[in-house]
Amino acid sequence: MKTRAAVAWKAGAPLSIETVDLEGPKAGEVLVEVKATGICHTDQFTLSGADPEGLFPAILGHEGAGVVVDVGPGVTTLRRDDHVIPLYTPECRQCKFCLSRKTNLCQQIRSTQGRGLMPDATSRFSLDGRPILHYMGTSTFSNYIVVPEIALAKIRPDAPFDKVCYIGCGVTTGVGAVLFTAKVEAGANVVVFGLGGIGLNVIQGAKMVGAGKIIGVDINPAREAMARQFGMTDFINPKDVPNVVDTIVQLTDGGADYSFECVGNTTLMRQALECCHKGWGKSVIIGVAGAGQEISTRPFQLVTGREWKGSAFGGARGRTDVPKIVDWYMDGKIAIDPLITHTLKLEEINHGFELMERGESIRSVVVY
Ligand code: NAD
Ligand code: DAO
Ligand code: ZN
Repeated sequence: MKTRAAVAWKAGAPLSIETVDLEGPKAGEVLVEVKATGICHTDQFTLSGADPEGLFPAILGHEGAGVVVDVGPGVTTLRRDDHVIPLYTPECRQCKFCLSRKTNLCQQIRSTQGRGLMPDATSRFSLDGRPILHYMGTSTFSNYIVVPEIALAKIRPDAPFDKVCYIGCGVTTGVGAVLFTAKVEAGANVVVFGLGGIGLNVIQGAKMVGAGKIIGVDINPAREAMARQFGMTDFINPKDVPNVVDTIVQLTDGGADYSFECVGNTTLMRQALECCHKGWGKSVIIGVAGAGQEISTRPFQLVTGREWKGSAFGGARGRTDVPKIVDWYMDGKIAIDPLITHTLKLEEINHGFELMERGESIRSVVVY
């Protein structure tokens, strides 16, 4: 079949709207009509060429929601008309990683997904006979996609696609990092570096668990109002204080119980660790740093009880946890609507990237 898609032909160039060929689902695969997709900082990171794993030509996008159109042989858990969210972190429930119960990083299809291919090591997308690669196993900048069954979360049918697509990455990454990775407890003091599409969701996760102080750090003063609406109690603009770490330590009577780096900046990662409380403070890295970058601190920071952790997709097990997060949204426990600042057509997708680069959007959503 044919599908409209925004193709990334090479790093650093705008996406190009094309009609591409899409092969149908093979064994264990599902054809999905994508109804809406968010544009995340990670798509921009890959398109810019800074992503060491970025491959071209490819169809980017990893924050979608849609409807099952057809299933391949052997698919048992999904059928036509089911509503789904594609998962860039699948959940096979059978591999060593899934069975360990210690991680959400299912490895069942990791090697082919990382090469932009389906599990049989081929691509379903092509144009004029030339293969176009998948991206993060999802490629939601295409109106129709083929995805392995283990990389689809079935969600309730009354959830609006143009809002819950955001649960495919940003919401789950932020809220999940608080609940599943850090396991923040009520009353704990939390610091969030970067108040964008991820950081604001960390803030609402912290509010949800009843955190004490929720301190936001951002160089964009326009982020303060929205962050306060989501539960931030204190705002620090690093440009206004002589030393961010000292300011946080003073505000929290010795340091944060938990901190989250939501920018991808290694200097901030160090500050996020060092503003944590001696003896127990835990710092979670969410931001993805550029190729070749490294983090550093004095080892004594760890010897004296601070912990450094990372979080991918909020530590969420997609097929199990994503439907629950959709329920939280539908039950009013978390908010999404105010974070979707722009709704665009596929033809306007490059404008969505510009809005993000200029810091003018939280999330732009493309509706097909
Ligand atoms: P975003 O662009 O929406 O937000 C980043 C925010 O950081 C902005 O508000 C910006 O003003 C602020 N900022 C930039 N430099 C700063 C500085 N020096 N000090 C303080 N604030 C600063 O990006 P996003 O969509 O929220 O993504 C954030 C990061 O998370 C990216 O690196 C992205 O790739 C990563 N990410 C990780 C995962 C994961 O699973 N670990 C998932 C999605 C995204
Ligand atoms: O299992 O080795 C692996 C890789 C898992 C990929 C997790 C990616 C999370 C961070 C990238 C940002 C996602 C938008
Ligand atoms: Zn697995």
